[in-house]
Amino acid sequence: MLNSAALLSCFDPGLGTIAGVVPVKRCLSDLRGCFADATAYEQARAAGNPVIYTVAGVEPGGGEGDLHYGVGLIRPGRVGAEYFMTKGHLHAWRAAAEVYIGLSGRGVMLLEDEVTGESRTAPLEPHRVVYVPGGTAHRTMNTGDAPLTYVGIYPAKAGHDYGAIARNNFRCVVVERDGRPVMVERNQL
Ligand code: S6P
Ligand code: ZN
Repeated sequence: MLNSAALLSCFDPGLGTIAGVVPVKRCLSDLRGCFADATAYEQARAAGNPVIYTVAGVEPGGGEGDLHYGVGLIRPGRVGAEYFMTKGHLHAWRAAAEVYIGLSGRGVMLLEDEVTGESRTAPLEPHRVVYVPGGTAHRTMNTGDAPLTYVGIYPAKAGHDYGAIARNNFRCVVVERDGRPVMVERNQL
């Protein structure tokens, strides 16, 4: 029998929190290797180790048909021209898709097909739903001036594979050019 906390949660779309859930915090030091501009990253690290994003996860069960979800908050900011971002991952169970729903702020998701390497971006903001197909590496960036918050809903058995990203990274990065987010090849930055 599910307890009531598993059936119902109360989130704050502005703060990116869920009542009673302790969020995971990711700091700049956790993002070593994610930014293409290594010099800008080291300069930013020398200046401090701010929290870049938090994720409050709800994981009611691990059964075949169960769902997990999390509310994320990414702070605004950049390392060089690259926006503050999540580490990014594939799902360990590659077939697992995910739905992201923008709550507040303005952001972009970088989606990369693991097999073809095809990359694309999708806006993540209020009134937008981004469907992340299975087999797709996904990373989220805050491209605005305020915190970006969102909900991500995924199969309980999806799991996270951060290893593939740590080894190969994403082919593309999203940078600020003339005040707008632009996707460019990592090796052409
Ligand atoms: C989980 C889902 C999100 C991310 C969150 C942080 O499948 O995609 O809850 O965990 O956006 O990103 P990351 O890459 O650090 O897990
Ligand atoms: Zn995911």
